[in-house]
Amino acid sequence: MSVLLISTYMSLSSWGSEQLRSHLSSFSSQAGQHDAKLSASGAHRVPAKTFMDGLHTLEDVRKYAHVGFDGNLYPPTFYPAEVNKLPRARAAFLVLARNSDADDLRETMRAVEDRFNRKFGYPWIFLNNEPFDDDFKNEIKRWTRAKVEFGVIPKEHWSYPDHIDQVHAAAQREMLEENDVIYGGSESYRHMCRFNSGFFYDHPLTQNLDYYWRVEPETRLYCDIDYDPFLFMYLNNKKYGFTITIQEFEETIPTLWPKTRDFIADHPEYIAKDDARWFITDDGPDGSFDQDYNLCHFWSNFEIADLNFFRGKAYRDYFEFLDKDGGFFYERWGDAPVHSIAASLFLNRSELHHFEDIGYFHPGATHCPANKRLFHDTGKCLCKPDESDDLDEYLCMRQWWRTSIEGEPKRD
Ligand SMILES: Nc1nc2c(ncn2[C@@H]2O[C@H](COP(=O)(O)OP(=O)(O)OP(=O)(O)O)[C@@H](O)[C@H]2O)c(=O)[nH]1
Ligand SMILES: [Mg+2]
Repeated sequence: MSVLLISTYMSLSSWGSEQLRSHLSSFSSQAGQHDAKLSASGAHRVPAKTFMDGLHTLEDVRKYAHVGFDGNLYPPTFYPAEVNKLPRARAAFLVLARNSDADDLRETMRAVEDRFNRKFGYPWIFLNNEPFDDDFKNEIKRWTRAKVEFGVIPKEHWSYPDHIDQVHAAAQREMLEENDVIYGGSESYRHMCRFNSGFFYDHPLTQNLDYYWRVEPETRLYCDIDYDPFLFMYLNNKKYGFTITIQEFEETIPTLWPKTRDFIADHPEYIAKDDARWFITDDGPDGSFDQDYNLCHFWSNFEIADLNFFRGKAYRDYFEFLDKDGGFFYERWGDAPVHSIAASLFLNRSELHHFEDIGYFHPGATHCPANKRLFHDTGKCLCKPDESDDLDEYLCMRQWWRTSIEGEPKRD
């Protein structure tokens, strides 16, 4: 029985723009990657075209049946990502991880695959400050049928810049540790936050991407995702997407906001026309920046975002300014408040997006879609609406809803 090749792809002309072509790569290259994996596994595939065009009768099923590993007849198998012929964005999952994180990535990755990626087949990129060992690589490859790449972070993106006084940095770590500040005494955590603030978008493995979806160990997805969030970002001109908002530990960023105010004073031209300052300050949508930072930030362990925002001049200048100051090492500035302040100031409100429909968990907080009729009565989600921490005082959804164009979601 011959295996036909996928021969047709959705015509891009129906999307009607050259711009789309520059943002989206056709599925062909990724389909090729799946082909290689599926052939290697010896599975019998029926071409996507056949499924799309109709393989309706039981006779059809018999025609494409094959003898399986145990000698029985098996109906045609198919991989949903292959049948789904929509164009793909130039996008990937991006995971910063240590070799010791493999176990905590297993269920995380399977949730991403089962809820979303088996229907879309986006590649995974893993980055580490030291080489991944074979055990890690082999484990990871067991949990996805999509392409996987492993990269090492260049030394200059995970080390002290020359201007940092390392003796002072060590004394500051000790002080934060004595004060029981979470990760206050950790050197590696600081390199991690600095990398996630300023360098992931310049790594060679992310150079050909427009969008990334950040995934962290121990996280979970609770709802089926039946559309492509990267294409959603593209269609709506969104630049930064998140699921959970929360308050930062004040002791980790005592001077981040004053420094940011200095930066804004030097660069008022970077503030967007319709920025989201009301999310991060409490003095109204047109308030000045005299008021304190309210510590609200998008929790960056989940992000779906446009890499070109980070690669733009405003963000690069902001990161460089912060990096020169030294607060990543002398304090313990997290990438979450840095991303969030930048996105809230340099982007328009309309360019930010809360993925209300993506049920998500990172140790410490859960977001579950609020609308029972749309997300729960339909059989899409494992979580229950009342398990969501959205209304918790420590979270910042109220600050987001008052700021956003969409406002608070309807509960029923
Ligand atoms: N390669 C590498 N990755 C790291 C290192 N430290 C943290 N990471 C990764 O960076 C991300 C954030 O680290 P986490 O330890 O999850 O930090 P967190 O989310 O603030 O804190 P918890 O999840 O509550 O522990 C995760 O994807 C980690 O796997 C490190 O030293 N090396
Ligand atoms: Mg984490």
